[in-house]
Order: sequence, then C-alpha cells, then structure tokens
Amino acid sequence: MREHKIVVLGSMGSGKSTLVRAIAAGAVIDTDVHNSDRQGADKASTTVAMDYADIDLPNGDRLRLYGTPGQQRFDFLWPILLQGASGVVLLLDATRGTAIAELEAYLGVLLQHAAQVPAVIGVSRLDLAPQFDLEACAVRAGREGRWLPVVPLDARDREQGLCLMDVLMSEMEAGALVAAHG
Ligand SMILES: Nc1nc2c(ncn2[C@@H]2O[C@H](COP(=O)(O)OP(=O)(O)OP(=O)(O)O)[C@@H](O)[C@H]2O)c(=O)[nH]1
Ligand SMILES: [Mg+2]
Repeated sequence: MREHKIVVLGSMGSGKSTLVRAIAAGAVIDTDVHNSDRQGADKASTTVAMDYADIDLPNGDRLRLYGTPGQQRFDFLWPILLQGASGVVLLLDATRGTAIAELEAYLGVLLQHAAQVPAVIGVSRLDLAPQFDLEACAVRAGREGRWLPVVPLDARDREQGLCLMDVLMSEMEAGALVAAHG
C-alpha cells in the first residue's frame, strides 16, 4: 500500500479545513477555535494547529491529509507541516481581491520549503466571485519554472475535492516518472 502525505496551504478562509472535512467525509481531527481575526476572514472558526485526516482511496492508496492554519502568525508551522510531503494543494480564495498577490506569496513558500514537491492550485469560492480572473492565475502559476495546474472547485463538495486530489496524484505520478527516467 502506498501512503501519501498531502499538505493543504492557503490564506485564511480559503477553505482548507472545509476541503479536508469534505474529502474525509467526517473522520477528521481539527484544531479549530472561535475566530477573533474577523479582518483575516469573516467566519466563525479558524485553525490554530492543523486539520488531519486519513483517507483510503478506491485504488488502495492512503492519503494522510494535513490542513495548515491560514493566519500569518502561524506561518512558522507551514515548513514543519511541509516536511516529508509528497504533494501540496495551494488553495486560493477567489473572493479576495488580493488572491493573485497571495498566490505569489505562497509560491515563494513552496519554492523555499517544497521546491521539488508536486503541487496543484485550487481556486475556491468562485460562485461568490464569478468575475475572478482564472486566466491570470494560470499565467502566474506557469511562471514558476514548473507548470502548476489550476483547478476551480467548491471546497465543500466531496466529489470536487476528490477530483482535485486526482489531479495532484497525476502530478505526483508524473514527477515520479521524471525522477526515475530523468
Ligand atoms: N460559497 C462557497 N463557500 C465556500 C467554498 N469553499 C469553501 N467555502 C466556505 O468558506 C469557508 C472556509 O472556511 P475554512 O474551511 O474554515 O477556511 P480555512 O482555509 O480552513 O481557514 P483558516 O483555518 O482560518 O486558515 C467555509 O465557511 C466554507 O463553507 C466555495 O467554493 N463556495
Ligand atoms: Mg482551517
């Protein structure tokens, strides 16, 4: 059986905890508390350490899924959680005017702490921001020396979450092939 450590990064309120819960369909450990940072994101709770779930995939593989806390004051945890990761999901909140700048910042985090780790960009909350420029996002994601897929999704929807994982697993398989054959 193959196990994959997958880490979900992204700004506060982008839906990291929601995605982990949706994919795990219930069996989740989370560390969410009452949210006092309403400036960061206007929602009831926020993650202070991580979300965690074990997911058995139909193909027999197991995902160990970690959601990071989005608040900037927890940025020291991101590299710790990224250690040993075999894949990364970078979640962007389409409703934030600063989404592309945030993408830029998180790509920097990846470059510094997980440069070789396969990654995909998920864009959430698009139903609330239909004017969001996915094209600009894809262009920025392609300037990284490697091409990162951009996948729009509703983080609350299990099927869409699993689709995102499928894209990531394909990236991981492609990465493994390249590593094996140069
Ligand atoms: N309308 C809509 N809501 C969404 C979508 N994806 C996520 N949400 C909602 O957005 C909010 C995201 O909250 P969380 O999952 O707590 O976000 P987080 O990234 O874990 O935030 P922190 O832990 O604070 O960093 C939740 O209320 C979700 O229900 C989407 O595609 N559309
Ligand atoms: Mg969270």
